Amino acid sequence: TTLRATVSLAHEVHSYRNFLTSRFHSLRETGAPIDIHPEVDEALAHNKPVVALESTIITHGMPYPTSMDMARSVESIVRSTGCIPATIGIIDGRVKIGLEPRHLERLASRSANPLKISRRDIGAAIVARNDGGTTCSSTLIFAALAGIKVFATGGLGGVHRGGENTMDVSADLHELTRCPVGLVSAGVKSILDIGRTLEYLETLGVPVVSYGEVRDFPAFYSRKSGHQAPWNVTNPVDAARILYTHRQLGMTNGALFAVPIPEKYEAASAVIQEAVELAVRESEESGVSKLGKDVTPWLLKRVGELTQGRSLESNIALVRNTALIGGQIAREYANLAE
Ligand code: PSU
Ligand code: MN
Repeated sequence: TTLRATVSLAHEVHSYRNFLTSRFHSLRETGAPIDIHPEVDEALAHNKPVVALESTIITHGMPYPTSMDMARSVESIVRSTGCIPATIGIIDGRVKIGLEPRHLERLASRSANPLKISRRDIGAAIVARNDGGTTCSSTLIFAALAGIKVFATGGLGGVHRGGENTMDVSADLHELTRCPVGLVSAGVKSILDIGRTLEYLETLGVPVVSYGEVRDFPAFYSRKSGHQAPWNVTNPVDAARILYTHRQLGMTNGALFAVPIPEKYEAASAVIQEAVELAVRESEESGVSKLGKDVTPWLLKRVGELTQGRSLESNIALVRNTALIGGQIAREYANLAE
């Protein structure tokens, strides 16, 4: 029996190796410029939960070195929930699903001038061998490609203020219609038109689910936006069941889970809100609001300056919180999908 056990173990190890290499090879066969971190690949092969994390928040959303500390601490929070973190980004023209520490550092320090990469930028940036921080839209694409079901971040893009005229609507929204991934965020920032963002998500058929005790759709720095989310869940099991139900029904869209910022940081929200209003006015008066992809990074930076870093502190707290909830949802999903 010992022999048989040994043979069967050897067989298992062998077929498992084949499985891993074939997964990897199917992407490599086409010469796809993508590298899956071995730890992430192994987790996916074994149905262990993985949480995707974006990198535009690192390259364009926060100043260095705070961005680096945030990236590291968010990864360790994901680990504390029993999940493997997969921070996604582009290094020297290759998509990385799970970034090595030195690559995280390279993106955060901006040593190779990383670009902000949305869906439209992916092919061209790879051909030009750029570094890139992936936004929610491109992170959704790569998470879906790798078979990752949950993605945690701070703020999703949306319809900008005045978007009914400028047509500045983030590609993040549309991406949620074609990637079967649960995106866990703290809502959308009040630099955006939150009402129109929710209207547009309804048009696209993207489920919006507030997470926790309140039905309100959260507004990033504050727990309530004054707009209601159409759905609410109070625990990770129900959130995971929504994603699982989509899968059972062959639906290929994602879902937005909106987790309010922890209560203790809400005190700062009124001050930050004033800064947001001022920053938006400045962007309109100076013409920055017409700069396309540079608008969001500019506003984030300006609000940080105007609040002397208080907005940054809140931002970090809420990302850590979405990583925690995201990890819990991913774990429950892995249980369902067993
Ligand atoms: N909102 C934030 N922080 C961020 C972003 C948005 O509070 O870092 C980033 C995210 O990567 C998001 C992107 O996907 O900005 C949206 O950019 P745009 O509005 O240009 O679509
Ligand atoms: Mn835009």
